[in-house]
Amino acid sequence: MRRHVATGAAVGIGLTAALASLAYLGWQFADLPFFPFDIFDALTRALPGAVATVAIDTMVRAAGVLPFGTAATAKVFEQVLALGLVLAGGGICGALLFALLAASGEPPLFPGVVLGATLGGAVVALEQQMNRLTSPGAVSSAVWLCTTWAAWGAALGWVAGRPEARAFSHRTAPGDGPPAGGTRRRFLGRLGSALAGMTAFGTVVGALAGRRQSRPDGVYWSATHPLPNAGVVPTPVSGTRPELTAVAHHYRVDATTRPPALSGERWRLRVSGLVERPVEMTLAELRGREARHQFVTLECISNPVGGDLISTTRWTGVSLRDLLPDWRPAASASHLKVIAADGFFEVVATGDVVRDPRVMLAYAWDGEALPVEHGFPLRLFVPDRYGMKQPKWIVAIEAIDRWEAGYWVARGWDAEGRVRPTATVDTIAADAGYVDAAGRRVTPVGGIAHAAGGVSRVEVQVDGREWQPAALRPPLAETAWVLWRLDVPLAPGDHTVAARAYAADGAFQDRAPHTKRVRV
Ligand SMILES: Nc1nc2c(c(=O)[nH]1)N[C@H]1C(S)=C(S)[C@@H](COP(=O)(O)O)O[C@H]1N2
Ligand SMILES: [Mo]
Repeated sequence: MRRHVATGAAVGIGLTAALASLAYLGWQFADLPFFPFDIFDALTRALPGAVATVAIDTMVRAAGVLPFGTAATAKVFEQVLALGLVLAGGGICGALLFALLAASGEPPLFPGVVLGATLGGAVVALEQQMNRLTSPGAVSSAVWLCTTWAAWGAALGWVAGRPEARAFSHRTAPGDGPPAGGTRRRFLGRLGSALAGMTAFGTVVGALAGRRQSRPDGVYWSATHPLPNAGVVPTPVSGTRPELTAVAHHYRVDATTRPPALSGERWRLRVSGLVERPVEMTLAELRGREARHQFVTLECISNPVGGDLISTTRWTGVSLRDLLPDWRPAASASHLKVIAADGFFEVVATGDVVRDPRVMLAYAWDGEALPVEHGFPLRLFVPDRYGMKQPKWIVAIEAIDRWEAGYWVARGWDAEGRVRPTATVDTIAADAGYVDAAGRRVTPVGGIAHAAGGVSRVEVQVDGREWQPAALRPPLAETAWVLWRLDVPLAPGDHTVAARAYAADGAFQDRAPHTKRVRV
């Protein structure tokens, strides 16, 4: 009997893997919901803020150990976890259904279908709640989910009812004992191979199709234009990260496992609330307004000092201040609630928008439409704030008469999200050492520094001695990080170099300085 339930769990896992690969195909080819990630997202959203925060910090720390970049690694962790949870759920269903058969002796095809259809219905409700039934259409998505899940349940029930799958004797069916071990093993082996084949097929075809559909790299603005600070001194030390991050390498952090896929044609920015003229703007209308270009360094509040959850590119969009008069906000409209397709939202003070033309709705990065993962078609830029204050995938703006805690603020994160000064040692270029005018052997050291309001000073410390000011490279913009360098005398041997930053508003780095070790 125990062996029978274990068989049920294994069959459940196998069938669920096949179902997930089918869903993956549906996602890649027809934009249908991919339930494994969506179930996981619903769970994380329901989680208390403190638990989510601990999970993120753990993931960022664990991912930092691996060499693939924190954001990418954390996303893969998350996706593997999501799939693992769904497979575990499938295993439990399989075990239950097999146990049911053993207890009742009834062929469980019908209970299997009922189980599958019920779970399918629950998934539809969850997808609906997560706002993920929108593409390609709520009805077709719902039908797809219910049908595939019912088929999964039917398959599970059918296998459970097969005499060859049984590993128990049922007392109500004396002649119907367990099959010889060989028959059973052959049957389960064939079933396992079939399911593994289906899963592999779905995964490989889906992945290849997905790659085919991904947007080819366009001609980025930076490919044909020099940067505004090209040629200025000091030049970056070789090994310092690029001053402009390639869009493909821009860090990425989402509250969800897969980004919402919004159609550029059907998408509208819905403006409502305390405005005299509620409007719906198309992407073309936004692109037709006077464009604002701004070099922006975006940083995640979860970025550890010296981490890679920070990137810089050239944002293009419309100053939110230019749009406000069209909407005629009421005098009481003290705040704008910016709402995203994935349920994320943030609130900005209308006063800040009016005062600061840099607050913008951005539709392009480095001259190309925003990539799906980075918020297509529209995202918000608010200077001096961490990424958590800047929604991607904006679908609506609601004028309201009070401040409201945003998505992460409601989960216990810093309400202001103002970027704290930090400096990173990117490189100690031991192989670029040279003998300076004073005849000393010096080694160039360089990196980045970032702070709300701009960086005014970076200091470098070698082997715990006094802090010395580094040379700052004029940044791409006051909203971008600063590259710094200092050529320091380093005798042959082991050395530790630390760096710390000061903001233009006088704030100094209150977090432990980033350090790097080198052997010269
Ligand atoms: N809609 C939406 N916007 C979002 C998020 C999100 O999960 N959903 N994450 C925020 C966080 S925490 C960060 S750090 C930035 C990251 O933007 P990027 O992924 O384009 O680098 O997006 C912000 N905007
Ligand atoms: Mo973030």
